[in-house]
Amino acid sequence: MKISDHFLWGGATAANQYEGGYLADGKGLSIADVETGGNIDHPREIHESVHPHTYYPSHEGTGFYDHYKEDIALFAEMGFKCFRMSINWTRIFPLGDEEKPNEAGLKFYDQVFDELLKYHIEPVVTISHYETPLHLVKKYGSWRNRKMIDFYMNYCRTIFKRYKDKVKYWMTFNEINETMNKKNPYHQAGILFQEGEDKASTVLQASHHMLVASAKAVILGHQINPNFKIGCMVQYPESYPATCQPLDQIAKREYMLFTHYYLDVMCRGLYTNTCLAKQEQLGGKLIINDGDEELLRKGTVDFIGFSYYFSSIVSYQRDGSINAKGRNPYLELTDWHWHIDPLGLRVALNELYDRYQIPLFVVENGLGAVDQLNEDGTVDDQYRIDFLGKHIEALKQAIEIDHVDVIGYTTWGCIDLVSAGTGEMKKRYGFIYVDKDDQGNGSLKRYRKKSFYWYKKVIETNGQTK
Ligand code: BGP
Repeated sequence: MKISDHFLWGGATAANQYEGGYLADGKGLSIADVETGGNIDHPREIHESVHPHTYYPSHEGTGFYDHYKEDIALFAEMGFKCFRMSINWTRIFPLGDEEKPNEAGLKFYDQVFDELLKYHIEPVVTISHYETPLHLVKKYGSWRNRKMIDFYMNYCRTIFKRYKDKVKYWMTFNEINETMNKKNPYHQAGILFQEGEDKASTVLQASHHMLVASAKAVILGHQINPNFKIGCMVQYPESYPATCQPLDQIAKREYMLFTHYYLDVMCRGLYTNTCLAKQEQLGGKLIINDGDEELLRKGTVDFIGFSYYFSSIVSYQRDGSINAKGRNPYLELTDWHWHIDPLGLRVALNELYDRYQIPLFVVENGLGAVDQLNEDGTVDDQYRIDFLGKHIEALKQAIEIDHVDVIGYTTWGCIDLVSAGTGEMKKRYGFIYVDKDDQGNGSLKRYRKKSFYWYKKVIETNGQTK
């Protein structure tokens, strides 16, 4: 099977890491707006309000709010067929629980979509990408609370109606499966655990609310425009058994459960045996209202969007726990200690397609690295070209040899932006260098890196990496 001529090559971003303008034109505070910077050893800190001195990263991002025309022109120059971005929930509903949206926020995205469409670039929109309104977190406890479904639906209804003729591809929640995987699912679900909280029940209940919200969004979106393609989005944790000991194979299966839990519900429309086993293992309590199961059944997604950065190896420990932090001796590491595993992408695509049999969209993949801006304005990022080239080759094998149905590929942070994990600026992913440092200094001037010209050729040739 050949890569389709309509294959969606492009790049991906998120409002909270890219836009800046955190209070512009009536925008309210989101969870990302009250996070400090950090680094690989010191995690970002989260406060309840803005501390004027500490908050460079999400406030300024790398300036899409003011530079969108210039940036979209650069994406068009590379030949992007699509551009993944998120709508910043708090531009539309500054607090989150209002009935009426903020017109200035809606207008901003009208302009962005018009600009993209001018160049025939298809917008791919994440509805919630770490941008939950802070007010909803403080007043309602975020997704712990069932009321969030209504707030989210009000937001979805507003943007679906407003952009129904401009946007076709949507994703309901970024990396929803991290809600179960993270110590504190703050980015995904707006949740920092309280002392003494029954974490398992909170995770199950918050996840249920998000899954119902996702299903309702799919149903509503299709009513508003039957041509909408509405997907889910997970972080795909490709993993291998650390040894050929059968127990390590079981460990791999168990390790994948936090992802299958969400995918099973969103793709198959029910809590499968796998989900029930995971619920039991976690031991929490889950309340399912009348009618929820029908919603889950009717609101299954049109495609699976996923991020893929690295693979892990998993092994069973003597105490019965699973270790997924081992070092794979066959793979090299990035500067941020992530295994580099292009073939893992082919494995991931096959696993996902075998299990769900719906179209797949690689919506994040890339290399976070320290780049050097030369005096003449060039950046020689051959390492990024090598990394992406190998991943694209693996993607092509999955399509051409294995017949996996993949509709698109967007590299993460196609223009430099703030790292979600660490809040750093120096962890760069882009084809376009942005002059900004970890302290927030810099002109925000844009420069084309070597990989910019390379990716342009990849797209021009529909996937040739050399
Ligand atoms: C994913 C997120 C993105 C992005 C990416 C890279 O988890 O969806 O928002 O940031 O990871 O991670 P990091 O920024 O930590 O390098």
